[in-house]
Amino acid sequence: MPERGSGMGGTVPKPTRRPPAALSIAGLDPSGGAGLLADARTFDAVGVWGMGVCASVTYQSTAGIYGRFDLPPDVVRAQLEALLEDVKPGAVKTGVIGRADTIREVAGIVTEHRLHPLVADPVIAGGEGSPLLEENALGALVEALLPLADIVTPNAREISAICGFGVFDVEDAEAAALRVAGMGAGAVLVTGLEIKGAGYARVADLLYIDGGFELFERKRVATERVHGTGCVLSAALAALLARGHELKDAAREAGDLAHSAILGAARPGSGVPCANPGSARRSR
Ligand code: PXL
Repeated sequence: MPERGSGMGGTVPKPTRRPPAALSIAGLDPSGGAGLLADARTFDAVGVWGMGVCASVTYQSTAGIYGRFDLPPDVVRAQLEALLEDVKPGAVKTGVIGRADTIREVAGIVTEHRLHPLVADPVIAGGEGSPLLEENALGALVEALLPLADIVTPNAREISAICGFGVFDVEDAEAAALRVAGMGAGAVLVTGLEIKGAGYARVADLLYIDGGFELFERKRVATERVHGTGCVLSAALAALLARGHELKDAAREAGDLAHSAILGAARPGSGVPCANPGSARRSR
């Protein structure tokens, strides 16, 4: 008699352990550099079962973005309801949801199903500036989704668009983070700020939480744009929260993982390098 799980003809042991699970509601970038696929690789790197609901299909490669189809509210609701009937994720992140009505639908489902902790990554455009949202969608994101988020993770360009003033340094970012917290977000992590005046190039993430600020500074490692870094950071944050980490520790650690993913960036195509969250795990 072959032993259980011993190969051909053996029976597979019944898995009984329910893994921590995280859900991404975001866009599909077929290159794998950003969006749902980058989120799935990040969840895996953090040791969390990854799940994904597609809100937008982009037509892109590592060389550029050529177009996009934003899914309507009923299609995103159908995906979410089918999944949530079965599994309750330990944390949720949102990325590209291109349509205002779909953003409102997602916000409704977050409330109905009490989907928390919620990390909202307010992606507005691809790295080279191609819009990833309809024109009225940013308003819906600010009004409907941002107030439900336990933490929002804008970069300087995104928080500038949300607040309506330019964010160029840590002082600007502090004012902007306060503004975004005033819009209802539980905490705010402004990512990828350039730190001036250091002897060598440094970047920092600024966290606003519980009425105070924390600055996580790191040495700048990238010489060119690395695609998907923001997705990796917000997905890592959701995954760490699904594993039960405190928000402040999760924010710092997610930034560390994004930093490693830049250091270990891969170039799967002819275009930009892509953040590679698995590289940190493999080199451990
Ligand atoms: O990196 C931001 C981003 C997020 N999600 C999707 C994207 C991009 C950038 O191109 O395509 C689907």
